[in-house]
Amino acid sequence: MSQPHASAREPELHQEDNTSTRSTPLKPLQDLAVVAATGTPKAFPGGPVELAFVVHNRGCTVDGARAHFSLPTKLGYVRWCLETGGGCTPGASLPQDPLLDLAEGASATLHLAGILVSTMRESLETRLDVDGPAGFDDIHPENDSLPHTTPVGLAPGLRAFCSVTPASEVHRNAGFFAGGTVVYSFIVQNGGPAADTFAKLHFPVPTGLTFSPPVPEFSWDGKLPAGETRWVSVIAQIDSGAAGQTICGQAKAFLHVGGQTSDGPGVLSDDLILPGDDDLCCFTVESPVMIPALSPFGLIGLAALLAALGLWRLRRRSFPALREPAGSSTP
Ligand SMILES: [Ca+2]
Ligand SMILES: [Ca+2]
Repeated sequence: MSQPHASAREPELHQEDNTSTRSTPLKPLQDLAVVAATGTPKAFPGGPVELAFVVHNRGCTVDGARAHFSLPTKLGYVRWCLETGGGCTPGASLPQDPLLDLAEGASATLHLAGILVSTMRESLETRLDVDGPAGFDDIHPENDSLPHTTPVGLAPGLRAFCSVTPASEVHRNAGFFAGGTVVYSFIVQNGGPAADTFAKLHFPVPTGLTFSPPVPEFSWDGKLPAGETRWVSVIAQIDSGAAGQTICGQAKAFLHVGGQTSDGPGVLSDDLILPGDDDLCCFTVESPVMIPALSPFGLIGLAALLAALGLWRLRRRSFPALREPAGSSTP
């Protein structure tokens, strides 16, 4: 004989159990996602690149998430900014792994700007990974990363770029000081289609500088076939009385095709760090450093000056010159 089943109407035994507060804690929804990656449609060797990655928080509020960029070493002078609304312009040095605080449902855009080395021939492969703070259990790890490819190729025609750095970047001794030396560097590119081409570069000496030997203009010329780049540098001395002055220079490049001898219109060099076209390459000569008296207060001042000088040199090194990568040839 079967036992009767308890019906819904039957009084339950041990009703006090119904008031138990025991429960399985709800796990917070945690999902950071890199949802978009955009950038310069087509970059050229030695040219600027812009990238933007959008991170979206599809879960609960998260503080202290980390963003990690994978960037080739051929992308230099990298700056960044974090846009959480209203836009931003990359200007700060990129930290190791920028921190992100994102409210539930919020998005942030990480903008990068950099400059390719002039020998770059392959596409620029970049990627952003996001990772939550300790204990963060992302329910969709497959969307934590997004790659982006920037095609790279020479733009048609002739282009010229410039940069100027204190010779300390090469010789590690001094900065932009009166009596010191600077290096003006130029990139000259022939994006074609003209073949059998010969390039010339003319760089008038800026006021406040002296070339060695003293000449009114630095000149370079050489073969520049379609699709190739040349790197030209010249060292100049800053005049002793130039302290406090801003010194600017600009070269002009010309392309001769098929034995042509006249220069034609040519193109002006452009400082790629500056956002405009045909920007001059400028620097400001530091004012003389006054040495304080060697009193106790003077010694304190001297220590502060030396510390400031060290910081200044570190900052200079965070803005590297446009240089060929190690191992590349310089014609
Ligand atoms: Ca995720
Ligand atoms: Ca520019």
